[in-house]
Amino acid sequence: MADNEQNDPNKIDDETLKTGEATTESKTMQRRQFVTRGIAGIGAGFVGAQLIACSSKEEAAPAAKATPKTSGTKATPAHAPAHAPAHGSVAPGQLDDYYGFWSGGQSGEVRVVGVPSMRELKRIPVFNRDSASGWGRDDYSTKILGGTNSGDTHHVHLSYDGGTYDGRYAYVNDKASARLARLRLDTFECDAIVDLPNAAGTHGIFPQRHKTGLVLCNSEFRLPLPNDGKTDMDDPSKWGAMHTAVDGETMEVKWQVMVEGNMDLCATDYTGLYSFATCYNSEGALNLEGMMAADRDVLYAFNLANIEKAVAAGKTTTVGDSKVPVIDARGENSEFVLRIPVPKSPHGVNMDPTGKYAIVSGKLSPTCSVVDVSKIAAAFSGEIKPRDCVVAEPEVGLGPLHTAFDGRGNAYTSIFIDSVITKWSINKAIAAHNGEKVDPIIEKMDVHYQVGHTNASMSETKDADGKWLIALCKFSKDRFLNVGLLHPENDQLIDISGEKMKLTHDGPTYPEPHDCVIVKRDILKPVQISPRTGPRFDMYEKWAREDGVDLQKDNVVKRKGKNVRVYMTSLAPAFGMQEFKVKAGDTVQVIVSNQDKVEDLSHGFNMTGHDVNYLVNAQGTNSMTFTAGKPGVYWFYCPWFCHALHLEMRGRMIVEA
Ligand code: RUQ
Ligand code: CUA
Repeated sequence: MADNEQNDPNKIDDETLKTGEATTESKTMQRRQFVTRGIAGIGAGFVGAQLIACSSKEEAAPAAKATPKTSGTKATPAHAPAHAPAHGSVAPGQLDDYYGFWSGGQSGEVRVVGVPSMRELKRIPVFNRDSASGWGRDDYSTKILGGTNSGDTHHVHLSYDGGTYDGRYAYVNDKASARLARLRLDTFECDAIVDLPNAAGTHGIFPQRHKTGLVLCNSEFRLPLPNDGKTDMDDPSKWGAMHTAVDGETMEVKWQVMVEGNMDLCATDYTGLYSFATCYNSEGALNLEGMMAADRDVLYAFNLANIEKAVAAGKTTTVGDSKVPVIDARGENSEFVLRIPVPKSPHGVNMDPTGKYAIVSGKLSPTCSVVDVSKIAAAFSGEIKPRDCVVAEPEVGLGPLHTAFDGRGNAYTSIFIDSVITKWSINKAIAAHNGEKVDPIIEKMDVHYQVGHTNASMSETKDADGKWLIALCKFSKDRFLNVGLLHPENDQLIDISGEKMKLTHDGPTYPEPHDCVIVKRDILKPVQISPRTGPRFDMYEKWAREDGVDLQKDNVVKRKGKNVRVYMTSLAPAFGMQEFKVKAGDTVQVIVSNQDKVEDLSHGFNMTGHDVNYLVNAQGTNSMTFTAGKPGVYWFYCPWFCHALHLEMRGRMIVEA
């Protein structure tokens, strides 16, 4: 197929609309070639060759054993958009049943999406800078961001109590700068960010599920430890990666465990005994070929009780400048870490809602490994081999990445290369592994295209309810109007409440949400008026005390040398101050406290000519620091439509020579 033909979405749509096997086949073909081309483009001959063998029809023979075809289950045909059923639509004025928390990938943010309407409700800036709210530019957020301008959020998870969400916090990773952020779920704002020492590429994170507790964070990139430019620079065999525990309440880093391989995704069990990390580079290689060399890699199981005991007893060291206690668990299995062998380059690890099984997705193996968590203790004590913890390994398709659950014993695995969601039965997979003649594969459904994460309503809790599944597809290709070089991604909504999966919605997203969790709406208790608690308010209260000011009442200028703090109130449609004076070159902080007590009555503060813009919610306080420019008159104004006289809500900064 010529390239231009392959890229013409109309061409393939025509074929598909005629329906029938051949057309499904041809669409599948086209899709597969698309991926193959992409991967071959990496330029690594070995990888290209291997994945082409797995994904192109002509050369399917060598990989035949590994293809989903052996299961005898056919992929269901693609749903044409015109035939999309009304499931999932929520009428105007009606509310969604679920909050979805989406990571925002390279945007560095977190998004809140209503499910099943898939309406985007909010973007919460976290590691990024946001012109609308002033996040990343106001005084509190610049302090906790520590000078960074970007982030890469992959995984959002909520705090737990008793195996289900308690509605208090969400946690999200930053892969780029090895950080963990916390969002409060009463205000839907980020309130804390912590740097993880000796870590790089913080990827998988997961809070403890019996009660959060700890939030466990995986380093995906191995480093010399310490990474000080002197230690082991030329000897990567000595490098390691950190499994870091952060206290979800205080956001302090509690301890780190060092292992030899890299760590990708993370999960915790339901009892607080273990945390898990998949390792796709147990080889410790530095390049692609090397990372893919071994037929098996491992799932690390961390024994949290033994680790905490050793930390409490001070049987730890430190690495580099960090004071955080470290256990060096590189090399052999020990009381701290067990290595459970699983096929080639695993990616996701997900706990099923019963808490019995951790499902490890193969990525370069067409299998999922089912790890029986109840056997892990015996493996730690040496009564059984670590590999004996694996009680099933069903073939689910090419490139399995992540698994979600419906609470009815079924697993839904996202299959990247095949672009399908495979629904399979965990119990049947175990039975088949024990020699029974059963096929665990229930259904495969096409998704469009190259699905990364998948997640289902309440899937990461004991209350998984089996209503909705999201397939976060990395490519939308021909599904939407062409918008130039970068296409949207496609977050597809699938109804899993019935016998068959039903695709109900195509959701274009700005790149690149990696993962989402879907939370019953009654679990969250958002507030409408700023609670004036937490570290942001502590900062303002401290400043106000220093300056003898009542934030909620006073309109006053406080000067210390060249540093000027302007305390100002706002009450629709006016600021408490019409005019203030500063000198050119002064460092100015305008601290606005919003006196309005009406739900959603937000004001903001924009200082013209000074690149200053921020949001002040009802009863909130916010501020930004800037340098007063050249002498002259500068209007400041309220940028949020707050009142019929909103345009009149303005005042002047007089800058004197
Ligand atoms: S990862 S597509 Cu960053 Cu969650 Cu698997
Ligand atoms: Cu206040 Cu517009």
